[in-house]
Amino acid sequence: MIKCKPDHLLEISPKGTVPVLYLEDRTVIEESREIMRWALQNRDPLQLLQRVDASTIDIFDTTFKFHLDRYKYAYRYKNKEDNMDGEGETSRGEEIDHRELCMHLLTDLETRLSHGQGWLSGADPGFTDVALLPFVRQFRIADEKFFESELKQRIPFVYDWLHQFLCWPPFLHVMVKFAPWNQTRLHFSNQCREREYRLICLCVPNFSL
Ligand SMILES: N[C@@H](CCC(=O)N[C@@H](CS)C(=O)NCC(=O)O)C(=O)O
Repeated sequence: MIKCKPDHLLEISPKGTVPVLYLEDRTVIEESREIMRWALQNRDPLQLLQRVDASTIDIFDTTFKFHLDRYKYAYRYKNKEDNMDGEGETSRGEEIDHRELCMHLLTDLETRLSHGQGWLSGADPGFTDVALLPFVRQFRIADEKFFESELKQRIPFVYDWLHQFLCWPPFLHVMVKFAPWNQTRLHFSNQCREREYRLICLCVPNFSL
């Protein structure tokens, strides 16, 4: 749970963001994109790594995420110096400005999607789709009413692209909710085993418990 970060997480990765991958040899991988790469280098049945657009991913990892955080978590930026004008509270107006700056970046994707075959990478999803869509999903969660009404009107290809992802079988397979991990447990509970199993069997050839 993001609100209740285990001490061990903060020990291995003081920046305190998720996801973090901690390997048996104590290597820590703390960027989503690098974790995806690590997993897919083990096994990539959908050949996602053949479709990577690093510059678009960079823009979403930095600029889109910056505005998304200030739109979705505007309350966190109140009275902080890192809001748009560098001082004072993040007002509702600023929140909307951040939302519209996200919309601007999504509109760039709209153009690409409108000339494509459903995914940024063509007829099948690629690494770029899978790297960007969690951001778009978060953008929707920030204000579902806005997303469902406005996006459908303003950027319908992006709207369809997200909805297609939300019912994509590999996405549904990993997005199962589990009880929070309890770090005092010495052994995996059945639930943790199940989570490990789901993630590992997507990536590691011939894995079985
Ligand atoms: N650049 C990092 C960003 C990760 C990130 O910001 N994760 C968010 C959740 S989506 C988080 O952990 N935020 C910490 C917090 O809200 O306290 C990555 O791509 O992994």
